Amino acid sequence: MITFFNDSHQAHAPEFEFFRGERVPCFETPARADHVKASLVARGHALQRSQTDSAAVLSRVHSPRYLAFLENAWRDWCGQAPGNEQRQPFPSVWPVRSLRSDIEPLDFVARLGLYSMDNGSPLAAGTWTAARAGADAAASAATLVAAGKNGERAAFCCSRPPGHHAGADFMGGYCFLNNAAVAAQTLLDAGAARVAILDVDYHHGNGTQSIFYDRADVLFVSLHGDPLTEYPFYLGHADETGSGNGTGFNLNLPLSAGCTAEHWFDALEHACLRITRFGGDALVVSLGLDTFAEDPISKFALQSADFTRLGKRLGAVGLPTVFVLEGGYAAVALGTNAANVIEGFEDF
Ligand code: Q9C
Ligand code: ZN
Repeated sequence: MITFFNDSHQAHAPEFEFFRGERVPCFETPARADHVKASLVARGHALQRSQTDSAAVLSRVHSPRYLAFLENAWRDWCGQAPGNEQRQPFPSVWPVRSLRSDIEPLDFVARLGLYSMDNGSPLAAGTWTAARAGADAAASAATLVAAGKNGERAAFCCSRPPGHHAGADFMGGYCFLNNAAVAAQTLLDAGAARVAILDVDYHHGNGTQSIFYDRADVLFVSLHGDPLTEYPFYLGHADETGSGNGTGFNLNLPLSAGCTAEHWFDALEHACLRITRFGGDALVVSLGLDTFAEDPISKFALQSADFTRLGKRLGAVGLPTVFVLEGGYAAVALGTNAANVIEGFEDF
């Protein structure tokens, strides 16, 4: 399968995140994408450079003021106090209920809180460069697949940072720009009437859900750890079915942390049947691989062979498909697991 690799991903390399009250090395590391790349190359898949500029589609997925904030964030952080080049910014205050989010404070950390859902999305000097190149890779994969019968049946966007927690105007959960939303909107802009998004990351794709929640042209389906106990906690429940025109076009399948792989595949079957009934023109898969039994921050039980089975089931859906890499923090196994999905899909 043709893979669009984000050659600029290493520009995003923050050192620390917060975990149980302490600063610890980031789980979301450059090594992740490099392991996936190495596995794909070793197993004979073609890598391609991005050929689509995502600027226009990004402005349809994200708000102008959020994009402007993110593009200038590192410069503004460095401009706020001497020595900040050597420091990592984290938000410490958020405009929750009763506070105003319509006025941007001048203070950088206050603005970082305005545009963040958590303190778990470390920002570094090259975050914008890497995230922007990742959006280009997602748009490129979607453009290739949109070319239809003269193009490819599927493509893989191998990129980091991930995207599915990022909403129209906020970052979160290691995510800055929503690559799956970029892929879906690119497919629509290229002529697809309706697109399904299947999010199989361990964590609910709150950003993607929120971007398309009131739309009937995008079906969002997610299987994930139950938000009662798992990040992102404040979205991802089964009673979230869409709003307005989008009513009935959002399906959440929360699963208990610690559920078996068989239970997970039962939910996958339910998800795939809903996607088939939707009858869209294309499928975007938010391919989080943190459902792996050995993932250091997640609690599902999939083994490497189960990712081949996942790929086969997605192949059976029979739609032109764009895969977008999301989470997955067992970095070495991530390469094997991603390649297993891709080859399962092709072998179907
Ligand atoms: N510090 C994705 O998989 N924090 N994001 C976990 C460890 C949130 C994961 C706690 C995890 C977000 C794309
Ligand atoms: Zn995840």
